[in-house]
Amino acid sequence: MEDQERFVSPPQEPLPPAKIHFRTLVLSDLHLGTKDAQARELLDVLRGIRCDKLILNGDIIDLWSLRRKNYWTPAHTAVLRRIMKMAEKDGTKVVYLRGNHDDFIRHLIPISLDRIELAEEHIHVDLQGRRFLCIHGDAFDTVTAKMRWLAVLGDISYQVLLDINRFYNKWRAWRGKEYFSLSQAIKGKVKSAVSFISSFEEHLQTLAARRGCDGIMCGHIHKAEDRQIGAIRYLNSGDWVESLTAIVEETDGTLRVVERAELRERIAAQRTLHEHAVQSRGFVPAR
Ligand SMILES: [Mn+2]
Repeated sequence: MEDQERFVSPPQEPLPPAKIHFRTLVLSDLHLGTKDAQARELLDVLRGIRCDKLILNGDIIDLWSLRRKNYWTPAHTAVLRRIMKMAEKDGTKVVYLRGNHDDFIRHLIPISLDRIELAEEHIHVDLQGRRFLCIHGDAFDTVTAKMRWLAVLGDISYQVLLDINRFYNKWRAWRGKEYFSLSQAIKGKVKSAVSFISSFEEHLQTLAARRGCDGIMCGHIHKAEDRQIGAIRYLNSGDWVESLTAIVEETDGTLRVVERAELRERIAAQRTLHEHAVQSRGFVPAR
């Protein structure tokens, strides 16, 4: 009995929160409405996060694909519902920026619906007062509006590559091997893809500088990145198709690109902390 009491926290101390907290969370290229959207994985992570501001940086709902093939699952609905709930219950300010696959919102923007804002671009001011231009980035994809880095490889489309990749990974999983991304490998190794990506990054860096911003946050090319290009910090949130990455601004103002694995670990640790605190309080006798 004495042992138990030693671990009881004083009643005035607030419980550790059940969710991890970010000042800002930036997601892009979810491509909901396609087979390749990792909706379940995203939902799993979103359920463990609270954030003051959520920036959805384009290609959230893939209308291009939905028009071709009507693919939508309950998990896709659940992601949208979770986002609405964040705005409603957590008081999260949601900024939805237009991408090229969800171009339909172009007809609505700019518009503000309570805590949800739809726009073409947005300026995020971080805790230190630095300004970041947030924009999807497709306008700077110079030749086609879609995956030029693949167009340069020939006629193969990103979709075909993802299809091949899905089968290849089923086979790998069957052999007990971890996930492998063909397109990520190509992006990193094929010279024309590499030079396309660097020109995309430079275009956006120039745009940010012209707007008098300290940095840029974009998506579109499905390649997460955090690097300094001259005076401009270039951040790309990646995607939730393959890389499963996000940009986060911690509560102390630190900006980083994080992967799903790290988010999961932090969420799990926070949940454990919360549950232990709840359990230990269960032993506090009523006063
Ligand atoms: Mn895009």
